[in-house]
Parts: sequence; structure tokens; C-alpha cells
Amino acid sequence: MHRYTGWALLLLLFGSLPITLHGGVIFVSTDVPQPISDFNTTYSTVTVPPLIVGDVNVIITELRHTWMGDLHISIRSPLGTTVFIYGTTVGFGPSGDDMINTVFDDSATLPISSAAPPYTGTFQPVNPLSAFIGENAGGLWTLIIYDRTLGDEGQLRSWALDITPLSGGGGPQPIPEPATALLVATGLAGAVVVRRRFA
Ligand SMILES: [Ca+2]
Ligand SMILES: [Ca+2]
Repeated sequence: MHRYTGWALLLLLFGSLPITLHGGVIFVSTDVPQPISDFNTTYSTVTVPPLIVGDVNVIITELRHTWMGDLHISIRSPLGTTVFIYGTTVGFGPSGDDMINTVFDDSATLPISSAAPPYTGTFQPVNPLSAFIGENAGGLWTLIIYDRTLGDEGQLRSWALDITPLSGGGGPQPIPEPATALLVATGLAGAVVVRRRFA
């Protein structure tokens, strides 16, 4: 299956509706595509209903850019907590293109800094997403992308949040990282959704 087919199906079927997969809920951006241009900041939001955060993963499904080292990427919660997840201030950064099916997950084995464009896979963000645990997720979450260098530009095409609610009164629930990674890597999300819908 083509690597984007799953997400395309998922978007087609559900638009901005949340989708539950193994305890984590996926919230897909609907205000994309958006341009990424030199010395500008791109903002894209996802609306999440009220729930207490047990775990957050950020999924950048498709970001096109001809010099990824230009970019600084952060995610901001409705309460204003902001976590820097991608980028370097050292030199020009990686010259490679694009970020495709990239999952930022504290539970990943490898840091994003150890990977190269297009960063397909699951990686630890620069700073931990655990900063959001315990917050009320209700409201607008904002992906913030700053292009810090002249000459190469791009476009944010799709991204999503994978939020696992904190179980009632207990600690964080088991985290469905392997499932998320597999779905993103294989493009099976659409197939799973179809099966759930018509089961
Ligand atoms: Ca996680
Ligand atoms: Ca640039």
C-alpha cells in the first residue's frame, strides 16, 4: 500500500473527528496545507475535547521542506505549555528534505537528533512531551514551525496528535506506541478504521 494511503483514507472518512486506537486518540489537523517560508512562523491547530493528558505523541505525517535544518518545531497546549520537539541552533542543520511519517514519542529509543531527513519512524523529541501530563487537553493545540534561514522553504501538509487520557484517578495508562508506529509506518490506519467502522 502506498505510504500515504492510510492517512488519506483516514482523513477522507473522518475529517477532524477523533479516532480511538488502543486507548490513544488521534486528532488530525484540518487547517493544512500551510506554507513554511523564510524567517516566518507557521501555526497549525488541532482542537481536542476536555480530557486529562496521560501521554501525548506528535505525528508529522507530511512536511515538505528542502533544507530541514532551517526548521524549529514546537507544540503548544491549550494551557500554553510549549515543548520544543525538533531543531538545532548549531550551524545550518541537516540539509536533507522533508519529514514524512515521523512520530515524536518520549518512549522511543532514538533521539530525533540521531536521525536524518525524512525522519520516517518514531523518535524522542528534543524536549520531553511528558511536560503535558496531567493537563486538561481541552482546546486548541498549536504546532509552531519557525524557518530560521534564507533560501529553502516548504509546506506543512498534515500532522496529528495522539493523546492517551489519564485513567480515572490512576497513573498514565499503558502507551500504545508500537501500534501507532506500525500504523504510521505501514499506512494501515485506514484499513483499521474501515474495519472498525464496518465491523
Ligand atoms: Ca508517548
Ligand atoms: Ca528557509
